Amino acid sequence: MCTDSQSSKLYYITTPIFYVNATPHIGHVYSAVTADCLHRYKLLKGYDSRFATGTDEHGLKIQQAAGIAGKDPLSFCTEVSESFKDVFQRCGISYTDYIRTTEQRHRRAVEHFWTVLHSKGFIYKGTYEGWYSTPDESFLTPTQVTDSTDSTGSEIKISTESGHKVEWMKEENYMFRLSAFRSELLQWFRLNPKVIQPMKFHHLVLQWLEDDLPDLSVSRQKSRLQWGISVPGDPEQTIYVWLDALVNYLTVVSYPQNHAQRWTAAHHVIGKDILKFHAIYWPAFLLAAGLPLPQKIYVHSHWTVEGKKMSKSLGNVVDPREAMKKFTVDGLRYFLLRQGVPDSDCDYYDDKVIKMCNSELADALGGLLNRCTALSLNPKQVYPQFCNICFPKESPEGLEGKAVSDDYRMLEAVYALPGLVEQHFELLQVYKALEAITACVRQTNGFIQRHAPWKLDQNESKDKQWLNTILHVSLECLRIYGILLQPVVPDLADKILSRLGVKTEERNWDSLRFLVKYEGRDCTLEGRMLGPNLGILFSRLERSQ
Ligand code: ME8
Repeated sequence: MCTDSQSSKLYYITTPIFYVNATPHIGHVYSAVTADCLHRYKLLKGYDSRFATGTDEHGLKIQQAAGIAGKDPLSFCTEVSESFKDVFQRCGISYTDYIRTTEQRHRRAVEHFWTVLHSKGFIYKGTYEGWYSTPDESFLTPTQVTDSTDSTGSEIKISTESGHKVEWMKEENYMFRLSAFRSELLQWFRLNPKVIQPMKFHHLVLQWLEDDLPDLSVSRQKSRLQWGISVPGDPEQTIYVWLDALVNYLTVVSYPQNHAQRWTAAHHVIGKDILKFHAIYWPAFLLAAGLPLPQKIYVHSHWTVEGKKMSKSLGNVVDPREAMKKFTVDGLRYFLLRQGVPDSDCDYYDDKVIKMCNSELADALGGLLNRCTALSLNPKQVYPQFCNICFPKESPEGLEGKAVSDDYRMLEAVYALPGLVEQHFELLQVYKALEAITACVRQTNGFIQRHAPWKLDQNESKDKQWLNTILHVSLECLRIYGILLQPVVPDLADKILSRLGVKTEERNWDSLRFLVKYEGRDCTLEGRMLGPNLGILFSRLERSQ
């Protein structure tokens, strides 16, 4: 049993589970890296965090894809699911659970969930007649459909939102009383305006909920869909793939046995394409089942490539394995999180990755590390002493002090940085956190540049004191940047912290107290040997021809 204080430290973060009809691309990796960043951040803050990702393997779309590939569905799913796992592992995605919807534990959870909804009277037998998009596995109302032509010039109907072809279907199946939850959902979102981040998507959901919310078909006839979980008690019907898929979030936390506490800490990361399923269907299912609603739904926009939507037919799908080879794991992670603005679509192209990594990781951060650990300035390779006379707390322009007002401004920025990073992480504005860190790195480089420690005479005691103080302050800044960067670029951050001689147990959020010597307190690092020189922090990337 967890006590209250323990349960308040529980955290649970998920990515969407990905369809196995396509191989992993940078869009999938972006969702996974975003969730990974939040998971690592919570661990540093002392949370007991779980992080789930995995694959969505049932449904008509997968059934058809396996058929086209000429494979039996399960082997087909296993192959693609393994490739997602492989890419995620290479990319440092530190998930604690990898869920496949074809697993037994998931089938049991879905069957139980269905039985609960049914026994509470929220599922009834009816006839669904309307549009269905197999690529989106989604039912659409007439207003969500528009005319178009296919590649042969034939007239077709497509989904206005996704552009995918839709088909008319009429079937007897099971319906979920979605309409019964409209006002409750509206009320929940109005009372909890921060549940969906960024705000733009909160407004969009409110707008959707202003319209009618028809009941939702939650099963398909077996004759059409075999690849899925059968409706308990009715082998002629297969459960709708989205109901099946959404329950994965519960399966991971051992629903229906031991899910209660962990479930109250649920946070979902999703792309904007699946907002309706997560912000309307999922909360409605949970309300019907009598379960708590998620804490947060973090929504991000999409990556385009050189201005175009990524698609197999355009042949512009970015393979994350190739990208990691070109830019390294940390390079790719840094770029995605630094450049990915959840509110709007972002464009990916090689030159942009190269420029950003070179200027911010290789030059700014790598340069800073080189400067403040240089053998020529720090021959003993220790964390040098800070001198309060050179850098007095009061009177920036004091007689004895060497520090100038820009230096004090830098200190202020670094003191404020952890709070700022935390605030941005909590709102999924990782790019803003990285912007703030980069601005501070720039200030610290400016600090070193301004005082040119290489010009000081190491045999002259006052100069030596000031030199040591400059190094101490710079190393302190770098220690803070290293700790804060761990969730984003874990290997690179480890290189920084190891070079600085910072022990593993000194790398959590509580260790972010900056420059305690300045406050007149003891610094446990002072006099400690730096770690070994592990070489270049981040090698400059070259443009491939
Ligand atoms: O929708 N940019 O799976 P899916 C950024 N199985 N992110 C992208 C992206 C892009 N261009 N393309 C895809 C499904 N994504 C369901 C989910 S959850 C219970 C079931 C990411 O394979 C983004 O997170 O189509 C998007 O929501 C997800 O992949 C869709 O993956």
